[in-house]
Amino acid sequence: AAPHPDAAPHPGTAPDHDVLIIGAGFAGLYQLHRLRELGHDARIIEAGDDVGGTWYWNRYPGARCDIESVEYSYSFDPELQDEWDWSERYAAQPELLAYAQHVADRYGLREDITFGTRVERLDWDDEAGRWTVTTDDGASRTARYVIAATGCLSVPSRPEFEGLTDFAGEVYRTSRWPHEGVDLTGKRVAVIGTGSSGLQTITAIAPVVGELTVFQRTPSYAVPAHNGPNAQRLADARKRYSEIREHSRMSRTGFGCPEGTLLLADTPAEEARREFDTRWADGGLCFSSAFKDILRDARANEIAAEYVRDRIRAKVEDPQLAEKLSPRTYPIASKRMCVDTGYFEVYNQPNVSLVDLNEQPIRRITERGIVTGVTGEAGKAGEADDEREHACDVIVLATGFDAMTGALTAMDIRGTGPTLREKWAHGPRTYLGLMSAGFPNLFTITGPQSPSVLSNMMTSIEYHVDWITRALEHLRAHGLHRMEAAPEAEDNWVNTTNDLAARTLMPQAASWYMGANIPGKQRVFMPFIGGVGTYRQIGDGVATAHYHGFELA
Ligand code: FAD
Ligand code: N01
Repeated sequence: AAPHPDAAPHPGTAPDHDVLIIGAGFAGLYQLHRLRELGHDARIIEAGDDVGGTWYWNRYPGARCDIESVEYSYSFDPELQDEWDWSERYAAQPELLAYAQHVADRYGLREDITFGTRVERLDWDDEAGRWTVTTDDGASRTARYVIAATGCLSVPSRPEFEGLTDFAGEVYRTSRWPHEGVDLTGKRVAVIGTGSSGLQTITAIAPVVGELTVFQRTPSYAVPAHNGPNAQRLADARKRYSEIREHSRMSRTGFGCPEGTLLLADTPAEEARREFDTRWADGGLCFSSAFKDILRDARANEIAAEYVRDRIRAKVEDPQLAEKLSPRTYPIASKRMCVDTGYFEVYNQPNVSLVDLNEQPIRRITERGIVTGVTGEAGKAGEADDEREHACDVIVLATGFDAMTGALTAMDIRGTGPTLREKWAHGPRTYLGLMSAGFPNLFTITGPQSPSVLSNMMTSIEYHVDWITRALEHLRAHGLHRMEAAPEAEDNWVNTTNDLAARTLMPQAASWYMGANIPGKQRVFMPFIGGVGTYRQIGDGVATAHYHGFELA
């Protein structure tokens, strides 16, 4: 696209691009579209060979969204909204990928995307006022602005299992599932991990595999999806779509959840149960919005948790197994809850078994399968008293992601001071999750300390893209070329996000929100928990107040 006719010239030679965007998931695609619309010269660099981000990489059986399709979709163009028919209440990965591809084609975005190329390094030149972006093909390009649309859940965590490379069978990672699919019919399959990816995979493959062995370290709270055909929901939504979207933008969660106004701790048991029953029957993540105090008061939280455990007991025939599948070590909703489609019932099948890794930790992997066992009482190596080998043909790793910061710190980002990796060694530091002091002209979409992963990500992505676009327009209109978070504003924001989290039960879970799933990662609650609507008001206020807390030059 041609540079904007009003673009103010910057001293020195022009960079290769106004803006380089890293990542062609839903965030990068919308960002590219908005900037091109406004005449910026923008380009995406994407590691994958196609658009879609999460939905390009995560092709495991059963992968689907946990926010209803009518809301887990772009809202920026009513025509797009009207022409795309979501077939299911919760769209599955192939449909979500097809949607991302449709968006790329509809707005002609592909011509400005470089695929199959990973950004490895960013160097800021303060004098020239530009970034040099170096990619894994050895090339480098310059850009005035860089926007990291690199995803909160795009870097797989890679726990080390001794002997994994000795395994003679097949090993698959849910987040890097082969594009051609995998035939698991009749095979003995082991799944390690029981978060959302594990639950969806287990539920989908249980009917076809020969034997399924699930290796569980921490059980998950799950609410039913009640997935199904979507025609009626879509027709209803289309009658009042703008109202739905507006409500979502100002809501706590970024989607249409009726927020409970009562305190569970003060609500009579029968009444509370009725409310939970209603939400359970509706299905989906709104379950945890039933009462105001679920994430604030341990007593209230335990009532909600016990309700879910009751449901697990009702679904799983073997009471001992039901107990093993019942979470007890962390507050409900302090990790993103799973939305399931018959997960617990899978354990009633004779070909499915559960290994509780708290009783039987994984010791190593051999060429035949996974060995679990506890060491003898003396705890001496080699004195295992109940070692057991679980033979299998296939191992599926559903072990999660280096979330929120992983894709950013994977790059070597050098601004005006310490590198981003060094600066964030004790936890991410940002202003509004949008910029980090010392890294001028570098924006992050759904960065840490923004609502991001606590919300419907589509709502949060669209807000950040619109905010960044407005900021770039502001700079251009005023002949400015540099924007950076002020250190004091950043300090205040970091303190605010930490204080808000500390008032909840969220930091009590060893979750990926806390960085607890990655050895050595600083434990700090990374998202902003104040809610999508509140965050929007703050972000709008900052922009209106001439980008208060940012230094513009
Ligand atoms: P991504 O989709 O992660 O895209 C980032 C892109 O950046 C990737 O394609 C990656 O290859 C690329 N990239 C990263 N680093 C580099 C680099 N250095 N160089 C070049 N390219 C790079 N959220 C919800 O709100 N609801 C859901 O139902 C939901 N379901 C999910 C299901 C799964 C299985 C997962 C893993 C996540 C889910 N999420 C969900 C979160 C999901 O990640 C977001 O909803 C959304 O898709 C993120 O879009 P994005 O563009 O920000 O990031
Ligand atoms: O990853 P996770 P995920 N040995 O980190 C276990 C989104 N998402 O990919 O809890 C044994 O939640 C780990 O155990 P523990 C959604 O936001 C959405 O499933 O650390 N086990 C855990 O059980 C979600 O929250 C959908 O004790 C090990 C599992 O692996 C986020 O992505 C679908 C281990 C990892 O669970 C991440 O979900 C998929 C080890 N060494 C994803 N290391 C939807 O439904 C890890 N584990 C929309």
